[in-house]
Amino acid sequence: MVTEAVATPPATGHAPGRTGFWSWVTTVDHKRIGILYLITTLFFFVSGGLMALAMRIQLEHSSNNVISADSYDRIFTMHGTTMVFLFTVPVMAAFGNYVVPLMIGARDMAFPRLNAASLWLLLFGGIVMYSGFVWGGGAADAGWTGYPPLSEQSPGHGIDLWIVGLHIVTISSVIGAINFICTIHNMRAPGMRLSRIPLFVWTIDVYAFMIVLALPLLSGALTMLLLDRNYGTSFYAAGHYGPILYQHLFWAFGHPEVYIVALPGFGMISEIVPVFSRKPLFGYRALVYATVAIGFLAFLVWGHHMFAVGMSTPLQVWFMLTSMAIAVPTGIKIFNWVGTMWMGQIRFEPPMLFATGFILTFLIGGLSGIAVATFPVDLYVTDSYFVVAHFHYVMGSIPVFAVLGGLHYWYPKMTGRMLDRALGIRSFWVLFVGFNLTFFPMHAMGLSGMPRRVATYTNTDWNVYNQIATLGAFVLGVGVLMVLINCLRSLRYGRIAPADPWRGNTLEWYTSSPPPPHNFDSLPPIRSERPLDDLRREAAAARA
Ligand code: HEM
Ligand SMILES: [Cu+2]
Repeated sequence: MVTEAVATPPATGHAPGRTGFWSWVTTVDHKRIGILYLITTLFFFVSGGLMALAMRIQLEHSSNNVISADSYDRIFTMHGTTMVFLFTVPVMAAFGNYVVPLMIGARDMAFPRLNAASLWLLLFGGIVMYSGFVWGGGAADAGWTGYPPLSEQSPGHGIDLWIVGLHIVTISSVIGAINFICTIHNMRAPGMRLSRIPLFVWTIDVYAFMIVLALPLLSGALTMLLLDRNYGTSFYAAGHYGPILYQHLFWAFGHPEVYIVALPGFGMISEIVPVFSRKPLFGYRALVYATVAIGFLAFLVWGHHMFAVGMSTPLQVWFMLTSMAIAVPTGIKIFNWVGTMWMGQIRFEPPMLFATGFILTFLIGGLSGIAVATFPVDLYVTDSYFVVAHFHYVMGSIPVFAVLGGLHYWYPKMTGRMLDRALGIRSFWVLFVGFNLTFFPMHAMGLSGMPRRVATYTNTDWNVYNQIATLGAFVLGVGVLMVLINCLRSLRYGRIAPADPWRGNTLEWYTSSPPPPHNFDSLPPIRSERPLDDLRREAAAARA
């Protein structure tokens, strides 16, 4: 159902801007950079997904022998690294780039050239990491966490390329983050106070601060690893708590990373749910405070990844309690989304279906999170498939449901075409079934003792769970393919999108789809966090 907003000006015919291949390569327009970011990150998503399928084929039944143990190590390492660093974190920058300047009524990002640099550094860093597959003696194989002593002793240059690639990707993320911070804090339209910026902008702001604070820890840790491997230093020498030092540095970065990924996903949900429930967001302020609280608490909990290394009980208790404290602001978010839907006129358009699917799957991941944050439970399930189930329900539901939901929501704005609605709904159900088939049985595998990061297993009791998971992974793959086909086909055959196909609340729906190079001809007065809704009300009042 498509309804033109009463108060939106008609999409004016603008000169389309420069076209052609070279104009895209040299672009500094945030919208084009956003689209290129999206293409780059979706490409890495497909690549990480193909590696996941390869692993699932190998694990389909016990004592299978399709992939050698060595290759399996490289594949799960590069799968995890790709999904986290090359897809989920930068895809948020893709949407942030496209949407944030529009949402705050700005003409572009604060530093357009720096923005282009972030994009190309991301691609370059990814290529450096992947180059280990073709030279250097094999890609990195010490897990996405790269723990020493394994990562110190791994032969060849796969790990070195992985480190250098991650450094480049980190530079890309940090300069991108600085750009977001400067844009959000300096470039807002008149009237757009901080207390009126859309929730997605808030989450990108906190995401950016967290990137600036957390990623240097990773760079430091990895630089010492590179020095140990190549220049004879001994930061992480075994026997002197070296490997444990690495784990602390890694997870002091690594847990904030989870929320770096999660917060903008929450932001997308907070944009979609009110629009498709035809109600204002329930508790805007509470959601803002919850976002900031999560950003802060995320830096206090890293030890929950290390319960098994031998930690004193008071420390274990501290990390358990801080981890559980994060459940409070996260619970506030879920409560407020449900509160927004409550008694609303819900329209289950594809973006709303994805948002609902996200809330359900993320809730399951949150619940198993409480379980593994309880250290006696964690000691029982650590390094088992239960953990793999948990983090895919958290880290996997964000890209699959929140990001693809955001894609369905903003695609009309980005391309000027609507996605096929029926195909969108069908692809949601395929993804939802596939996701749960893949990851739910992993809880059972883990509880019955199947360790993670193994290329094969002999216990035939685990066969049935693994077969369901492998089937699910293929269903999930089909779902992703359906989304991609929808995106490509609609570029050409999709219905022309109006400026405001969903009756949105935020400024990006005030300009044409796609927006002109300068974004806005004029801006409406901004008196709340929902300027377009205000316009509609005023128009209705004037008519009455
Ligand atoms: C699209 C479907 C996906 C499937 C079928 C899948 C499957 C798998 C499998 C089989 C493993 C290896 C488990 C092991 O041997 O221990 C794994 C590991 C992992 N996955 Fe996924 N995955 C998917 C999506 C994702 C997404 C979207 C993310 C994250 C943002 C992600 C992040 C990770 C990480 C961090 C690891 C750990 C790698 C390591 O142990 O070093 N995965 N996944
Ligand atoms: Cu954590």
